[in-house]
Amino acid sequence: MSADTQGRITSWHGNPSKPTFTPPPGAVDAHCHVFGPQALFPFSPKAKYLPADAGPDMLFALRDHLGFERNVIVQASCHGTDNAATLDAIARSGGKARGVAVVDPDISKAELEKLHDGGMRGVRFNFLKRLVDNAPKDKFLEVAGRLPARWHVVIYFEADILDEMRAFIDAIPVPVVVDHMGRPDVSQGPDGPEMKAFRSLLDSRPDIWFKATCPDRLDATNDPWDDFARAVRPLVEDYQDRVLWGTDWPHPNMQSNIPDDGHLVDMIPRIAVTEDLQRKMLIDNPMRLYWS
Ligand code: 0GY
Repeated sequence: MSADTQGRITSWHGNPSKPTFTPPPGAVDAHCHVFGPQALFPFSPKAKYLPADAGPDMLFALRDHLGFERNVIVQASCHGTDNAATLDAIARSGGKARGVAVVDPDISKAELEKLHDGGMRGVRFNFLKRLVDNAPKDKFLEVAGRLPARWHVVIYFEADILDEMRAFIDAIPVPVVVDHMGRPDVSQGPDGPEMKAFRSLLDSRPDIWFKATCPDRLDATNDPWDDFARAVRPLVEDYQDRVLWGTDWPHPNMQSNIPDDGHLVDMIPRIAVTEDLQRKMLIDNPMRLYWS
């Protein structure tokens, strides 16, 4: 990590390598963020971390460097419920980005439709206590009940609260995408209790999707993240029509072991081992969810 004189964190690799793996034409990075630029889009007073600027120009340069064609930009918690920075990035993408918003639970149907016009296709409910002050499940369900047509809910939680999340997830009336597989302990392996619990969630509804993302956050063995590859590959194979992949750039609030994004891309053929699986994870699935 490095921080500038105002304490703003740089959580991304300054010179990511060119991946060895070449993504197929049309590949989507379905989980990434933008920060600011702060002069135009100030961070929320409730932000739990203060990043340096990582705006759309940087994101799109990385997209091209890594060999992707499209991005799904997820509103980062440091911007609170003001989606202006994410909407600006989508508008600058020339149709190559869609977004996931974070909203005030009292948002109206008309405001949600405006977000749809700006390229949003989902809303994110974040349950990580280190990132948000409160996560009112009843209010979230009300929001989920008035989303524009074909939207989905993205949820972010850690494995230790999966059990208590089950009833809430059951009640969500639209498709659900789980960030980073609900952060299982990948050192337990593919048949460990946390992966088993997550599979049981996936088996409970055919419209629960997941992101096979963030070896850097989930695997304490570090790059090349062998535990992650071993635990996640069977999940991608068994649920191949509901898996998404993304870089998580600019890796919000990563304070150590900042990943080389080229190495993250090189994880793709280790968890999606055939061209067919790669096409589903990188193109067919995200296109169905975000561009159809
Ligand atoms: C992520 C992870 C994190 C942060 C955020 O919105 C956010 O600030 O998502 C995190 O700190 O785990 O993958 O997006």
